[in-house]
Amino acid sequence: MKLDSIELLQLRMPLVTPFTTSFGTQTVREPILIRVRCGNLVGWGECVTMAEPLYSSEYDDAAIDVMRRFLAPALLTADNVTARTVSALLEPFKGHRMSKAALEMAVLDLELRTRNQSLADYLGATRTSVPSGVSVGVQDTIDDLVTVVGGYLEAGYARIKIKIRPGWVEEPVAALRREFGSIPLQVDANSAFSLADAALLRRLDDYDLLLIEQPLYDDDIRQHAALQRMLRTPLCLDESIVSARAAADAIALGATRIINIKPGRVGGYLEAVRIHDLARATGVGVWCGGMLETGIGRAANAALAALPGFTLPGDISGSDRFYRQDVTPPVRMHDGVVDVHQGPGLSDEPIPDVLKELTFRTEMIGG
Ligand code: OSB
Ligand code: MG
Repeated sequence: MKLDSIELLQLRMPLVTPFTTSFGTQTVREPILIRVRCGNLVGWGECVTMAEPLYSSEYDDAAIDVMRRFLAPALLTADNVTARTVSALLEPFKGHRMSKAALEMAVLDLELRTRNQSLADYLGATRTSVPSGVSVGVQDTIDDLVTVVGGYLEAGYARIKIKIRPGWVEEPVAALRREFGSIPLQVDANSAFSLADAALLRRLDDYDLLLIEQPLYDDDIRQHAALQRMLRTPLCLDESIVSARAAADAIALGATRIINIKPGRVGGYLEAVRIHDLARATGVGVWCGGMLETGIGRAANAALAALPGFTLPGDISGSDRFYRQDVTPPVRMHDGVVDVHQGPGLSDEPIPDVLKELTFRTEMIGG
């Protein structure tokens, strides 16, 4: 198809509680939504960049700039754009995978709506609901952590992940084991440690964690392999895995026994499926990560997580874990699961009045 226009809408969405990781505290997310048009058909995508380049080098203003100046024009001038051709059309532009993923999502959504097909069906999902895990930020005190985690367990979440950072490692994990016994539990360091911390991280071997996520720097693939040789607990890479090629290298080096797949980080849902296929073929576990998505990316992630190689619960919580008001009808967690969107496209569409209320910036390209 030939696209008529690509619109960028930036929304301001306050978080229900501050979210603290090793790289900082977020109190609001300002997601960039993509609206593509072809005739009277519309497709929606979501860019998972954050305001600052702290999780990776990408960030909101850079995403808007690269989409406006380079990526969107490349798609608008192409004669035949489909989800399968987006990545090739954008390939000449280095990096900016989150922006590329967002545009591919919007084209895919439009295509699937035209065909009346769900993302789950298109990707080959084998489940109609997926286990729902929750990511818990660093808290001020151990008591606060126990209270917050207790609340999520009460609500029914199937797995707890806590953020760790220097000074917040063994004590929080020990407290949760003491308080809640053998709950499914894992930790995420967001690159906050170095190999010099190996002894500290090895102490976590006593707590039967599902995995330790991204303890070392993004491109420390060999160091992760070295660390894994010193640990019994499986390492899981997040930030390091930016493509199927990076995944193949990390697996070959023994740097990761489990992969956190985030479609935005790897350039889109199609690349995400390639990583899933590779992991499945090599016996590496897979789960779906999250980036505080709105209902658009959240529903799409649930569809991806319904593929057969997803062996562990994802960071796919209900919308209400982060937002009082989602831009789509909320994704709901019930009985420890999230149901997979069965309608056409990636997700429910944004609610027009809510979209209008939350949007503070728009850019129209073409059209
Ligand atoms: O490392 O998984 C991460 C949020 C923002 C950036 C990085 C990460 C996270 C999370 C939250 O852990 C996952 C979610 O959306 O529930
Ligand atoms: Mg992570």
